[in-house]
Amino acid sequence: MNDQATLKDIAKAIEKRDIWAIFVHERPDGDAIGSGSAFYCWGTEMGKKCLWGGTHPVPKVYEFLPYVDVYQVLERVPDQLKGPDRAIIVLDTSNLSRCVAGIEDDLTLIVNIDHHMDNQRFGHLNYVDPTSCATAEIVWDLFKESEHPIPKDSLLGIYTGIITDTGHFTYSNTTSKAHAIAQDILSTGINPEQIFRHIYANRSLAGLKLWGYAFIRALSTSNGKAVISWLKLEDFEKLGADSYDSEGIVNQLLYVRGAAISALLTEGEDEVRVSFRSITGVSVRELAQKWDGGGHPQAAACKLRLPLEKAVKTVLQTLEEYTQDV
Ligand SMILES: [Mn+2]
Repeated sequence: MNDQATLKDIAKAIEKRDIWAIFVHERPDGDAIGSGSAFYCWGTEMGKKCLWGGTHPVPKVYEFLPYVDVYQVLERVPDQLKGPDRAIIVLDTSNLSRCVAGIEDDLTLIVNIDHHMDNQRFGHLNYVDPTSCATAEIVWDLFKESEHPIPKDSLLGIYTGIITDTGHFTYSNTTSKAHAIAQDILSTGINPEQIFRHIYANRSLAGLKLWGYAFIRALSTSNGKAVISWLKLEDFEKLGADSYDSEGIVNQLLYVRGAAISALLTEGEDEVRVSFRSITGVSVRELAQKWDGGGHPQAAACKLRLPLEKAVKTVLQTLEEYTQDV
């Protein structure tokens, strides 16, 4: 347990099981949903009885992916699936507190496939590769290792995971391999413009206005190296926007000239969520870890149990110091 398994080991182990329960992390992103959809396609094609889900619903922009209609919002692992014939597959999830409850009680087979550097290796079989641009890249590699054909259905999910986690091939995790997989996928006739329009050109007017609120409030540290902004709970209510409408704002804040770090604070019912982004060479993971969060060097998040105004002050002050040496 806890060592790195090979993808062959994982393929062999799950091919023996008849029931696959596939779980993704809370507030799932394109990589979580894309990887999950691809995995579900693969299992179904193989004749497995598959179930997939997570703690939060699928964001609207990913509803075009195969099998999203059978994705389940779950608090706990469903009982009816218990048994020796089951494999639990957890995708893109660094630790089990970010997933449906009850996975750790499973004594049969937990497979952990992820690319987060701080992954807790909670599985019986773990494959954690921080050099992969997305979990979808690892799922692709797994498909290639197995003797089963890759179902065409699953290509949409793999492509979606790769483009969303690399910011359409613009972030520091963009590799030649990411492009090579995209090339393989596009050569099968998948239409990149159509996928782009589903994911990025699919915004509500309320969502656009929400971005406006965040942009108009943006502030930078005195040295200009960090840019932060925030959204209030009442912004969402006033506009009729939902939390997914704020997706992407923090990346835009990093496009300010001279910025090395960006942060977006989003007020919730009893906490403030903070997302960080940074340019290569500057890590925000340690910053998020200060407040018990985590993530990647260039994209991390945490939660602050403070009133919004205080949280903004705290983060801004911390960034003033943190960016001294940047
Ligand atoms: Mn990911």
